[in-house]
Amino acid sequence: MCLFSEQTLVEGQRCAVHHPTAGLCQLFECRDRTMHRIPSSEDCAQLTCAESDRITLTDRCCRVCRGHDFCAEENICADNSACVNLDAGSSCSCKNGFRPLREDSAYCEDIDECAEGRHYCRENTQCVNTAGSFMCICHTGFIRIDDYSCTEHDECASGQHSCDENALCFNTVGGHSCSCKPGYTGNGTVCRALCDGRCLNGGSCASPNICVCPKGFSGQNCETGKIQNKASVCEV
Ligand SMILES: [Ca+2]
Repeated sequence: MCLFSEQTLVEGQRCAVHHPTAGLCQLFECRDRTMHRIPSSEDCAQLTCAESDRITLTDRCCRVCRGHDFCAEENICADNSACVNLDAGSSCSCKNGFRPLREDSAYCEDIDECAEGRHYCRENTQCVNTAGSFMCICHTGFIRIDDYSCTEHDECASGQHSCDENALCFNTVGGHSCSCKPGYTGNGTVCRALCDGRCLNGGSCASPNICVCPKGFSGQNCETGKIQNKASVCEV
């Protein structure tokens, strides 16, 4: 570590001292706890952005345009770490499911969710740690319900369920549940077509929500037939 202009710099960190009036800049680097002056060798790239969009950086003499992609020029983020572009530099951030091994998050290790109890594995499963995540595997002979739970029986598949023929069956832990299909209403054990009992003038409810009207009648519920009928009678 070095102390420089009331700043604490870590090994390898650079500091640029800009002289605004003369347009000069001198670069220093922290090495072996001492600040070393670095001869200015870098030729600055021509900037194409407007003067107001040029940013002066604290660790280099060359200015950059606003929106500069620092991650593209030097990626110091290593294992399981991703570079995050900032206004005046970049930083590292551990990927999901990983934690930093170092303060700058350039190196990250997998979190063992199973060992640390940070998992959501539920009924009849065993937690298995993976890189960046974890899995809940079913105990032998059990059937998967979702990513986090398993069950002994699948009543939906074996036909041992109480769902209406117009319902969807969902296998659950220790049982199953029923839900009426779109166009049907009810509790799942009994489902009725939405038009059931609504079709007028002798129309019949064809599943799930269409009334089939007798000749001369029309409308969603066969309700407009009579007027047409009268009109046709008048025409005759
Ligand atoms: Ca993990």
